[in-house]
Amino acid sequence: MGERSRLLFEKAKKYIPGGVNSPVRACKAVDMDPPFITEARGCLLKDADGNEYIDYVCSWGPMILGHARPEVVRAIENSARNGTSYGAPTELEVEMAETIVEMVPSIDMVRMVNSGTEATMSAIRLARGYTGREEIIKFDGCYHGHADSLLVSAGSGIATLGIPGSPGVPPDLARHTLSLPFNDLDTVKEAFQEFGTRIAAVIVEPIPANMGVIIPDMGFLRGLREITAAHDTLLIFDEVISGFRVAPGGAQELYGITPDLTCLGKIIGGGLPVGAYGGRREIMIKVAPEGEVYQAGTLSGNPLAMAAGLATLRILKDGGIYSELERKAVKLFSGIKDAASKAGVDVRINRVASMGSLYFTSTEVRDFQGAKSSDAQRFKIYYRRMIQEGIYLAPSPFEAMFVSAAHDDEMIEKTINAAAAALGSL
Ligand code: KE4
Repeated sequence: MGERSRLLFEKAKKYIPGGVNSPVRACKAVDMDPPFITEARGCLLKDADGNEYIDYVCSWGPMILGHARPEVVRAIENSARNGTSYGAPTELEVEMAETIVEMVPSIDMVRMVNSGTEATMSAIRLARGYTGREEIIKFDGCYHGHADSLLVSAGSGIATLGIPGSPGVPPDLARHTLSLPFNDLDTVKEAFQEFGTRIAAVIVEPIPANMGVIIPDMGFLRGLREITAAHDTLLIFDEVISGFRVAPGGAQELYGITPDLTCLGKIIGGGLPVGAYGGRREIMIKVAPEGEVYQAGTLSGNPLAMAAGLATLRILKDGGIYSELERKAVKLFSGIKDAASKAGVDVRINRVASMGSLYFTSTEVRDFQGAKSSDAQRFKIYYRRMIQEGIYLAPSPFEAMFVSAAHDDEMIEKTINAAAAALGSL
């Protein structure tokens, strides 16, 4: 890494835990110091030492239109001239809510918050408040932000409810969350036989993207929908990543499944801090001040974030952009796959629309066990060569690559050539 980034990292570590404001950015999984980014435009990032990269992190998903998209920057500038936050209702929030309701099939009403974590934390509380039940089911390898009830690891088998996934999560709370293998409907059925009438909600990333990208088996999501409906349990789709990414209406549009609640984030803020949760009216009216389930936020729905998010959703809404995103993603991932076979390197690529991930393994990856069995050492070598070639990937084998509207064919071809060099060096 360049000297300026190195010096900045040394200084950052004096004042910020690990030198970063979110752990994955510290690049620990690839034994590297992170480049400090100074600017971004389109699909390109520039670091403090002037190095340029083609960006496939896209701020972990939000930048589906690319960085510094003129319509988004203009919307932020125009909004900022009228002040940055009022702590009072605004027309922008009404337009945002109306747009989400129009775009996401299952949402009748929506509440804006400031992060994906707030969205899922609030949805869980709402599900417990609405059903009067306490147990939650999540899936191994799915990440829903860092709320205590969701920082829970799988116990050993069904009978053992969740164990804390982090120090500071009280075991008494963790035991109310059961973490099960994704794509395993039989285990879900067993859990409902054991705990059915106590389960408030099943929360799932319909297309997991925090253990790399995992493709839901045909029937898995529909099975979750049927089992939860049969037990009056709420089905919560955490679409913080997949929302507006895989289709205008997210995974629920792509797969035709209607959850009871949906959590949103990332793209919805156009790069500013925004999250949201929404769903059926009869559930959402339980949220304060209309109902008694309390949730609040100083900056929720603030005009700057609404302006950036609306400028983004207005471009995504008619759906025209998705066929081009699909074409580019197919070009990218098939190019990398061909490069791997030419280099004689065993890889599996899971892709849905414009997000995908590369696993160094010779077997299909359809759950967390499969993702964990891929070769992390090979990923590290691959990652380090790719960044040397000017390709900026997520520094973890358990994240996704995102293609944006700003990635053009030339950049994709450059990426494929870099992958050929990196794979050839393994
Ligand atoms: P935030 O609180 O980070 O805005 O959102 C939490 C969250 C919720 N649900 C899903 C499906 C998510 O992927 C996330 C956050 N994603 C991670 C990366 N996959 C954010 C990156 C980071 O933690 O720095």
